[in-house]
Amino acid sequence: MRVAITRPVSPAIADCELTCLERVPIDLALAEQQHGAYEDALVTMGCRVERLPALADYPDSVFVEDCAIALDEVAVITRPGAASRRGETATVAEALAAHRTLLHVEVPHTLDGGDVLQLGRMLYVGLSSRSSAEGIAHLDALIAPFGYRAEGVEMRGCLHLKSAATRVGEDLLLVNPEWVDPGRFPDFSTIEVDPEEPHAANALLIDGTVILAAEHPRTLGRLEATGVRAIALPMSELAKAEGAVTCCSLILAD
Ligand code: CIR
Repeated sequence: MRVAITRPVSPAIADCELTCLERVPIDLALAEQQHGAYEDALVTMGCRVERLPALADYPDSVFVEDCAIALDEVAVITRPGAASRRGETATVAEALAAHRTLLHVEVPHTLDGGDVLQLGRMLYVGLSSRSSAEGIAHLDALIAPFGYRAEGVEMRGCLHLKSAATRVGEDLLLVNPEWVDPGRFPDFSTIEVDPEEPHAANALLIDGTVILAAEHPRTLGRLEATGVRAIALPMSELAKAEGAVTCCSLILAD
């Protein structure tokens, strides 16, 4: 049984952080509806959903992925790169403490979970505006005793590494080659997003099935043509807050 930790959409989401996108109006009711359908899909995929309390004063708090890295043996509570988001981690830590021993990214380091692409025992971490090289070296030292390594990856044009590359199969990644060099992951085959869908590289893989935002039908077609089983979910409103499908949950094998 997997556990999926989620958090309701903040009513203040219109005040979210934005790095690579222009601010446009977000339909809160539709965002909540899309988020609810996402949680329903997680249940359908075999997850037990643990909903954290809403944090109305934290516009980005629905994006729980950024607050932690959940490994099989241990969880790392991050220190988000955006100062406005640092108050989100305490309740994530409380929930994760029931499942894992906790480690913490310490001051002054910063690191966002959205930058962490775990491929086996290797954690590739985007050198983004949120995750510093020092933070990545600090993470490497934290997790080394558990048999993991962390390594920085150059990226450009997007918020987080997982905006640019995510795992969609045993040996398969979905990538936007404009934003990250696929050659950084030599042991993996890659599917490229459709060039008209630059934001499509964020997919959430759970037990052989991926969730992809329905706004990326061409990339969805590419996945299906390669034999990847995919569920398409409308995510238009959370995408306006620069979030995507991995950002809205922390998935734990329990
Ligand atoms: C932020 O800038 O922090 C939020 N507006 C979006 C975070 C998306 N999270 C993710 O990709 N893991």
